[in-house]
Amino acid sequence: SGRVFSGIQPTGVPHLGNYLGALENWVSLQNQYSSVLYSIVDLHSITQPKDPALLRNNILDMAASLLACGVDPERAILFQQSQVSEHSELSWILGCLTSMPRLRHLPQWKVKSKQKNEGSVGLYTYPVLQAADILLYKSTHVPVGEDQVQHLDLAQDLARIFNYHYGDVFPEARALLSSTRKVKSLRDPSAKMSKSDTQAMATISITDSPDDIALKIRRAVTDFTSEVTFDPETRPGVSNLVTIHAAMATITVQEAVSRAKGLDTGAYKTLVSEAVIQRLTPIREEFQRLRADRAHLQNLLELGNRRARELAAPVMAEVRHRVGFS
Ligand code: AQP
Repeated sequence: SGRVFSGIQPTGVPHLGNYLGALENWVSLQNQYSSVLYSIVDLHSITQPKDPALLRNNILDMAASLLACGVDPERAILFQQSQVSEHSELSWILGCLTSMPRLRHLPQWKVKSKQKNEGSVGLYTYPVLQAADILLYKSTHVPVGEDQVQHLDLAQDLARIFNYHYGDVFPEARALLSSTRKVKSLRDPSAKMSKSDTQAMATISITDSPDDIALKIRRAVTDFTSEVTFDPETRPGVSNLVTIHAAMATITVQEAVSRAKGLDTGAYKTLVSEAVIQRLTPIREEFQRLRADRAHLQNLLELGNRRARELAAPVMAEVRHRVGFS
């Protein structure tokens, strides 16, 4: 029993990190839990302003991507965050329970505010909104990549702080990590693979063509040792390829290393590409098919939005009452 919630930003087509760190898990959890919500978190995606036409387009493309990966709207409520206004409302209330220093050391702020020289208030309080996303549905399980674990700790703290001030409302939500915790950038294996990375060669999107996949893996940064070993500390580049290979071929890391025996990193890259291409081809084809029908995607989301609103409304009513607004 319990309720699963997770979200993804409509900032582009998902990449291998999103897929292996989160989406693959989303799909399998649909069969294990009876109540599952997956949100396209558009409010989160405007911490750096986006072109409105592009955002509109990205929301539907994200819906198509999620469906292509196997998210099933019969089993999971697939919806658009901004269309359930309770997210913003709860976020305000939780923000009033959050201290400034608690947010300052969270990873997203540290990385992105530096890139921008100064960050927005929205970027700073992003994890509070994320806590609201989770708590609004009294979620108990949250499948995310490792980069999100500290944000989930905040959601747990805020549940406790709210319950302390206003009485028991929110359960504690636990992170569910997939076995591939973190996929690294192909250009800089010290950084995570990220949608907003401006270097095209750093990221493999789930809809990349076989040629693009092969090229990106061929150019992936490794090191000067030709043998393939798995040692993320000292050999992050080649180890990232082993991680990707193992996950895409659904074998263990040890098995992946043993399949690389006798191959130099160049030849190994071909093996990795083949595994990635084989796994992503049906997803790419399904995405191309689904994305063509914009009206269908829009209808699906609207249905999901309605179902999410139905779940959010009574929780928000309870919160308003506890806080003293009603
Ligand atoms: N490299 C990664 N390895 C493992 N998991 C990852 N996730 C993201 N990157 C990796 C997981 O994917 C889910 C959705 O993430 P998101 O929509 O917040 O976007 P993002 O891709 O995590 O973050 P970016 O790429 O840095 O965001 P943009 O560029 O859009 O601002 C999450 O569960 C995350 O853990």
